[in-house]
Amino acid sequence: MDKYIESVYNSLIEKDPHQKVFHQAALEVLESLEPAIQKNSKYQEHSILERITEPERLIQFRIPWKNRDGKIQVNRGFRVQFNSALGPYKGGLRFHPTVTQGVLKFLGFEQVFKNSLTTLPMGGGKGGSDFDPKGKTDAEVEIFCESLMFELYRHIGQFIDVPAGDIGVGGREIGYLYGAFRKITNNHGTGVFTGKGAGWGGSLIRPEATGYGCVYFVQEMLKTRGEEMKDKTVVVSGSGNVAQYATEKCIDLGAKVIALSDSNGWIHDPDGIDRDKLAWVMDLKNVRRGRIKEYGEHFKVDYTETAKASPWSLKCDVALPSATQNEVDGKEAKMLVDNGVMAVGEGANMPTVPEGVEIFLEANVLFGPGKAANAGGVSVSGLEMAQNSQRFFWTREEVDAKLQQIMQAIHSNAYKTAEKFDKKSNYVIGANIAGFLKVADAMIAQGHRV
Ligand code: NDP
Ligand code: 2IT
Repeated sequence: MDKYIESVYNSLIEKDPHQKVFHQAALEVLESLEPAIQKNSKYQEHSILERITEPERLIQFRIPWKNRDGKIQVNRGFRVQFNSALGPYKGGLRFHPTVTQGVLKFLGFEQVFKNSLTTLPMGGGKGGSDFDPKGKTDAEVEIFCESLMFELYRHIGQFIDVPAGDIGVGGREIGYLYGAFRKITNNHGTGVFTGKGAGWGGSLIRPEATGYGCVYFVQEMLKTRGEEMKDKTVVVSGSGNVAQYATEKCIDLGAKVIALSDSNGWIHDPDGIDRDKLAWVMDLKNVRRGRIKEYGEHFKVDYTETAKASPWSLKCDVALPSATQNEVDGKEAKMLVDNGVMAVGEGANMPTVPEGVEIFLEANVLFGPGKAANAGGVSVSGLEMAQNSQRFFWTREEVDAKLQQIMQAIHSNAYKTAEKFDKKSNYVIGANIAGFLKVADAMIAQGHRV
């Protein structure tokens, strides 16, 4: 490894030895930047790697709230404002018991490069809480969101930091958060949040954008080999926002999705999940808040606990890991390759472990890393901000067309950048370098204090 890169990486470990997923995300990016750093000495001269791996600001706060039994609970809230060289901090909020500073630093770091790739003027940030929405009543979720906003409101704004959803934060939570923000600040009609309801400032296609965008990205990768989505067999993991709309777009394009999962297990539907079954899943997950196991019982198909066997053991042409980080390990990547997988599009953030990524690249599988393949969500968030600034709305068709253009632009940027650095079809190197150069050059132009 390049000496400069190695010293920056080692100092990250020394400073925060427990932040394992952040180290993982940083190493993947740093390693792939080597050719760009060696080609131009200005990045080292300006200490860009030391600066770009350190968040501009990290806020941690207490969130006390009363549960249904009248007992006060205390959760931790965070906002990591990672980099604002290209625009206001932008990125989602995650509610999940595994949320820590380290997890949010990994997500915020990834977001910086992802947002740079979108072509839109957005910096990178991420936030959330270790609150577990599972088993909570609607009223508990509402009270929790209000208490979180009592602190978060002072750190966000349309020109400062614009949160959105992520795991555990969907339309319901954004509604409560935005309502609390309005009540506290007496400020309405701004793009301080994205993922809002379509009737109160949200953009059409934002709920669909990450899943649709991921499939558009895979479509672009397949095109480079004269292939298309039609008639492909697809395995999707997760059954939340990203998984649902990735499935919908696969159906639109004539592909067959045969599996979905949640944190307990996965269903295998060899006939394919059609529109009616998908509508049933959306009601199960978004309204009844049930488990994917119920799909197996309802449609009489196999349900397997993930602890017993992996969904990645299924034979498929396209794999779309869309649940969470590190959900595809080396063994699972090998199974997918042995079963002939052609393309992998990461709907989730960093779902494949580094060994798995190596296995896909060595086998010449088309591998779309999260920061490129799942950038459609934040891209339409950027379009929501643009519409809010104009006090105007675009039609579904207009937003979808812009999303497709953006995904094509991201693909072409990553593809061409990889080619320029002699790594044809390596979208990891292409996306990391392309995302990095824009941010690093902006930081240099803005002086050494940013
Ligand atoms: P949701 O909360 O809507 O769905 C998450 C899904 O992943 C659920 O099926 C959930 O199962 C499963 N899951 C969550 N944590 C784990 C875990 N530790 N192990 C196994 N399964 C798990 O979230 P999203 O669909 O929005 O997010 C999914 C991924 O996509 C995340 O990595 C997110 O960062 C990324 N992403 C999301 C974007 C967006 O716009 N929403 C944009 C770009 C990326 P269960 O219900 O059992 O917890
Ligand atoms: O990981 C992500 O890109 C998101 N969760 C979406 C962020 C956003 O601001 O729309």
